[in-house]
Formats: sequence, structure tokens, C-alpha cells
Amino acid sequence: MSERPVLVTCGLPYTNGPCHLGHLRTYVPADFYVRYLRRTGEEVVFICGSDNHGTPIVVSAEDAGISPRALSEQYHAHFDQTFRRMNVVFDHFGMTDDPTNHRRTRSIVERLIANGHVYSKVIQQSYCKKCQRFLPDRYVEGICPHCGAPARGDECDQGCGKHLEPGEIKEPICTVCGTRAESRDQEHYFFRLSRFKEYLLEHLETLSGTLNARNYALGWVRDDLHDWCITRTLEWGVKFPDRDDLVVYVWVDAPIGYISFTEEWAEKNGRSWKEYWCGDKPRVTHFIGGDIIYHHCIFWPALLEGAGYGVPSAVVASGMLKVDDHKFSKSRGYVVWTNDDYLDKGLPADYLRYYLLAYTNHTKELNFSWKMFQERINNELVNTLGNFAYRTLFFARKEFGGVPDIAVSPDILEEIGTTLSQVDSRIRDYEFKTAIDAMMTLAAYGNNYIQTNAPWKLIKTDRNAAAQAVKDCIVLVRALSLLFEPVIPGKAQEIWEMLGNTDQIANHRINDAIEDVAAGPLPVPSPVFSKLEDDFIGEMDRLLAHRVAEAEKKMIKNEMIPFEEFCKLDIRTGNVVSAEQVPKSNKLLKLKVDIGGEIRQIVAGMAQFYTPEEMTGKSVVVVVNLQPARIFGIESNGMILAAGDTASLLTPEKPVQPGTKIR
Ligand code: B3M
Ligand code: ZN
Repeated sequence: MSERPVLVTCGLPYTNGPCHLGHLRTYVPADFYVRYLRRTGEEVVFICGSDNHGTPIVVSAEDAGISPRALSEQYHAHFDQTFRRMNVVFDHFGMTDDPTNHRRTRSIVERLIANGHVYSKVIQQSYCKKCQRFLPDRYVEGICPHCGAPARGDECDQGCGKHLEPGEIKEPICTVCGTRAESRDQEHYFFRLSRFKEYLLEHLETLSGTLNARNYALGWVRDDLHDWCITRTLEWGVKFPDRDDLVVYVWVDAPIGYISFTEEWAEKNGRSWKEYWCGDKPRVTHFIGGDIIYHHCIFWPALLEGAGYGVPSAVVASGMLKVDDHKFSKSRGYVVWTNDDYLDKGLPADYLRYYLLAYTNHTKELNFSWKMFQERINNELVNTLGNFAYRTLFFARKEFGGVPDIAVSPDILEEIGTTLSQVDSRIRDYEFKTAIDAMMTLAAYGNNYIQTNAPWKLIKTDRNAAAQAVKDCIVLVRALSLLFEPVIPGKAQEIWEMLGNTDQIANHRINDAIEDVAAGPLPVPSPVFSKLEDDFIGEMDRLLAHRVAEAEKKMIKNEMIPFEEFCKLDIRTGNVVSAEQVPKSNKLLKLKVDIGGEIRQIVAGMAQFYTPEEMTGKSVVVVVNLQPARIFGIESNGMILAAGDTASLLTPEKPVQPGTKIR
């Protein structure tokens, strides 16, 4: 093959929390893809590592009372082991905080500077007077300048989802001490992303992978490209050249980890990392979550191009994950932890791999529920694939002592050949689900074949015909084990061994599936898959429901306020002295309210429920120490209390003087 070798990577997990289903949604398909390419004879290196820098890790380490490095090492080991347990096997799993990545990052940043792609600028950054420090990223929360939703320092996580640059957030609050932050001037460094517009448009035209990645990215590039601030005021991270007080932004050194980890792998294996990352047309495929397309399709190729490296050829982005039809959320309890909730319960890694790959298209929303998991596993893996393999091998051994001495029927090989080519073209289009559907269709074909030929009946009248049927089924079982190896590697190996093989199935090409099997003895077979029982699934369901209920309780508790907080509210009775409709608004009334010696102007959203005439003279309840606001351009000083969707006014039951304090 004259083509360059292939490198496949997975997004790097942050080292501040354990592995969950959301991670696996990207890693399992990547592992599947790599296994498949290898089964076709392609040389593939599969690289990943942990992402150790950035403020969330510093904040978590502070909470845990350990250093960010120590926290990172813990979670690094955790991910490394968990991936292995899930049969996701990387050739190398590095750490972004290791020396190779510090060195490579500095070298790339220096190149960017030398090539004129970096400039410095004084910006206004949030600063906490009480903590005496600048507040990068997660150290600050406030309001999104684009959509007005509550946001984190670096992203609008609850609103429009936009990336926020340092200093952009409105009404910043320090997340450590809760103090309103102030703005201070500080010099930072920016990457001239805006210069790469033309380049990126061209690059994206030829980028392969899933269409969601390319199309989102094209939309953003056509729209607008902002320069990126690439420095942060932190201790933890890769130091910016000649600035001991600054580190590079985590999204600079994290993707560079892909290169550094390739270097570390190459070093150990006597290869050159440049084969993968330099020169024209590298064959690098990134598997990522759909929420980091911007970083991988825009920022990252611009960075590589600016520093003179090759750029990735494909980006494969996975769709969203839901748990029980709810948006995946750790804080709300809609989460499945890979170890605690799955592997440690004794469930086979391969069942989950199958579910994640076969449930839906890679770019679509994937819903996990224990019930559905049970159904898919029992119907497909147990009843279709497992049943067919077991029945075939059991009968072959019982009646023929092993593989009968007869040539396979040509139409069986043809059927296998058709499946192989369907699978191949679908995987090359990143259509993993339909590829697996084709595999399962072949298993169903086998089941049907053994059922209609009924060798257990034939054997009584025509031993030769029975031998033929059994042989055909054995060839199908072997083909299925080879086809399914990338999906369920552990189980496929078990089937492989039940066919009398003693070597690793992974050392065989997938095209070996279109081959006859030599006659010979077979070992005693056993069912490879076992049914998931209702009791067990019910138990898992209850566990999830319990977690969701606990999370809800915790949230309510978190939202409780101490009595002193309540006392800060100044609530009084008032008398509406006049009311008028706000022009051009069908919802708002402008009220003048006597709150005891003072007349307040208040804008209230009750015009749909009360006419100005009805309001005039009413006794009302007013929050009087609310910060003033402008509503429809009219100043409003206070809030009238009302209940529910029809704005039913609260009013004192017995007459009281306007201005009477409520307690
Ligand atoms: N550590 C995790 C994420 O945002 C982040 C990925 C880095 S990939 C270079 O999904
Ligand atoms: Zn927003």
C-alpha cells in the first residue's frame, strides 16, 4: 500500500471525574472503527490520553485537597483501566501534563509566534479583590453577553452554547468566594484565527468524517471567526514562552496532546511520529463528541496550519446521549457510570458495546434505558446470534463429532460475500449502526437456515443432507465471529475458540470469512450470551430512579436560603394610586403605588388579567428593595406579587396601612 499509515484518536477525557456512558459513546465506536480497519489489513495506530489542564481540574483538586497533578494521575489510571475493561484498547494513552506535551506545545506556540500568528493585547479581565486573583474560565460565572442566560466564564452552558472569551462575561461573580468580580487590565496573547478563513473554507471542503462536523464548521467559518485568547492567568498548565505568570489555554495544549502521544508511542516502537503529522495529506481521524466540533474543525487545523504541520483528514463526531429519555446530566442523576453501574455489576463489556453501536446512527441522539438495553441484548445477541452459534456447534459435535467432511454450499459463501461488502461500504461512510444491522441480518439468515433445513430431522432420513446443512451453518458461524469481532471482541473470541481455533481472532482478516472450514473435531460448546433477567434489570432501573430522586432532593436543598437571606427582602403593602397601559405592549401596566409616604413607579406584567381601572385603588404586596430595572424603556422600582399563570394578585386579608412591613 503506497498510502500513509492511519492514525485514529479519541477526544481526551478530563481528569476530574470518572468514566460514564457519555465518554463511551465516542470511545467504543472509535475502537470499533480501528478494529475494523485492522481486519482489512490497514496499519492503524490508535492514540488517546488524558486531558490534565484547565480550571475545572484545578477547582476539583482544590476541593479534594490534593495537587492537580495528583488528581490527574488518579483519574488517568482510572480511565486507562476502564477503557481496557471495555475492550477499548489504545496503542498509547498519554497525559497532557507529561514532559513530551509541554515540550511540543511550547515548540508549536513558538512557531506560531515566529510565523506572526500571535499578538498581545491588553484586555479587561475579571479579578476578585477578596481572593486577590484574576478569574480565568471556571473561576467566574455570570451572564452570557450573547443571549443573557446564566453562563460560565468560558462558555454559555445553559443558553446559546457559545464559547466566551476572557473578559466577555457580564456581571461576573467569583466562584470561589461569591464576590462580585471587578475588571482589571491584563496583557494576554491572541491567536489570529480570523486570518485563516479562506484556508479553513478550503480545508473543510475536503474534510471527511461525519457530515455534522463538516457542516457545523462550515457554517461557523462562513459566519464569523474571532481571534482566540490563548493565555490564562494560572499556575497549572503549559507556560507561555517568556511569561512565567501565564499558561496557554487548555484547548491549545490538549489537541497538541494527540501529537505528543504519537511521539511517545513512536519512541517506544521505533517509528517516526512525523509519518503521521508532517507533510502533505496526513491520514489522521479524530473521533470526538459533537460538542467539541468547533475546537477540532476550526481552531485545531488553523493552529496546525499556522505552525506548519499537516492537518487531520477526518473528524467523526458523535450525537447526544440521553438516559431514560432525559438529557444526560450528572447533577440531575441521569447518568450511568461505567464501573459502578455497569462493569462492577458483572455485566459484559461487549453487551454495552453492542448497544452503543447498534442503537442508532453515530451522529444521532442515543437513548439508554435499562429496559431497552435488555430487549436489544436478549433479542439480538442472545436469541439471534448466540442461539444460532450454540445450536449449530452443539448439533455438529453431537451428530458428527465436529465439522462434517463436506464442502460448503456456494450460495452460503455468496451470502457472506454480500454482507461483507455491505458492511464495508457502510463503515467507510461511518454508518456503524447499519453495518451492524447487516451483520445481524446474516445471523438471522443463519437462524432461519438451520430452522428450515432442520438437520435434526434430516439426520434420520438423509445424513448427507444433514451434514451439508450443518457445514453451511458452521461456515456462517465462523463468518459471524469474524464480522462481529470489532463490535464484541471478547465474545467473538469465545465463539472463535468454540470453532476449534486456539489463536487470536484479531489476527485474521475479515475477508477470511468467505472460506470453507476444514473438517475436524470441535470442543464442547457453551452458550456465549446469557439473557438479562427481569429482576436484575428492575434492580438497575430502581437504582437509576433512586439516584434521580436523590439528585432532586439535593437540588432543592441547594436552593434553600438561610433566614438571614430572606430577611434581606423588604416586602410591604401598597396602594395602587393610578394605572395605565404601557403603549405598544399588551402585557404591561404602568402603576403608581403608594408604599407609605412614597409613591413608586412599577411596571407589572398583568395587563392581560387586570384592566387599569380594576387595578386602581387595589391593596397590593410589593417587594420594595429590588434593584431598579428598565422594562420597555420605563423605569420600574419594585415588584408586585401575584400568583400563578393568571397573575392572581396577593392582597392583605384585613385592611392595613400602605407601607406595612410583611413578615
Ligand atoms: N478534554 C473533553 C471534552 O470537552 C476535552 C477534550 C479534549 S480533546 C483535545 O469533551
Ligand atoms: Zn449565551
